[in-house]
Amino acid sequence: MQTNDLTIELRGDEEQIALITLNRPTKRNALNDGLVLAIRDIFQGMPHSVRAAVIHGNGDHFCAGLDLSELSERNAAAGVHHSRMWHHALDQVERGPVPVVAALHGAVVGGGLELASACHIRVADASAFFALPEGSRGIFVGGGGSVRIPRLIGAARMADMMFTGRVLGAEEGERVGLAQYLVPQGTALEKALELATRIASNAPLTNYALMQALPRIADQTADHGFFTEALISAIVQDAPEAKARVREFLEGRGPKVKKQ
Ligand code: 1HE
Repeated sequence: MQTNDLTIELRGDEEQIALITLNRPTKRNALNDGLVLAIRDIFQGMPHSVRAAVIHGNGDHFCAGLDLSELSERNAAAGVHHSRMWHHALDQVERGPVPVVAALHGAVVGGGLELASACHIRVADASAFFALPEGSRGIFVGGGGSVRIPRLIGAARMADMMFTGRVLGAEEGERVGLAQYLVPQGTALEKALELATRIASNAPLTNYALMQALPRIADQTADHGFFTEALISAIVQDAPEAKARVREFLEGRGPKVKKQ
């Protein structure tokens, strides 16, 4: 799906960082079908050099959610397919090729919050605000929000946001777990790129385990989780890169953990 509303720029000496921009500022980066499919395609076709991605929005807002102008004439069957299209696209973000950091500012609402929830780390600047206006528009989340958002903040907080139209500011959003980092206004992208660069320097198999194994283990019973953990940790530590990194530390060449 070709659209100028979504761009990708490769950064870093080895093009290891993908900067993905929602670029529909006049519509507050509202996600029409073309844009949702473009997100799917960009993650499915991620260049092999890329080890981490950042997604952000052009203009004053991250994303105003679903493009409401496309909602009007959809019947129930079309609605199911439409929601499943969003699920498929955002699955490419969450379980896709690389860890994704969302740089959030301004509105992070509706489907915009669903997109942010599919990312692995969220950085909010002081201008960010979070809401689920679906509740007051007579609709429901359809982009995976009812699965992912309760895992971040609990079902009670999500229900409150939808029942009452509650808008959480940046500080509150960070406090309840919608964002892991809160930074001064205008600096979310810089911070997200810094984090992505750090993530890209990890052993690829560690990042793979964090993306693919950790969320599945979190969904398992404790007994199954312990067993899955044993399997994945054995696979990750077996990689030559893991052995080399541990050896470096033991020989005094590896980085120490420093208080930040
Ligand atoms: C839009 C959309 C949109 C803006 N669909 N066109 N999402 C919402 O319910 C949020 C709706 N949007 C807003 O509450 C506000 O636009 C914002 C708080 C995000 C930004 O306010 P502001 O004052 O900066 O912009 P604006 O003047 O409201 O909007 C500028 C233009 O963007 C205007 O179009 P114009 O042609 O009159 O210039 C708006 O109509 C347009 N616009 N947001 C379509 N969302 C998978 S299911 C997910 C379900 C949902 O996401 S429901 C929640 C939808």
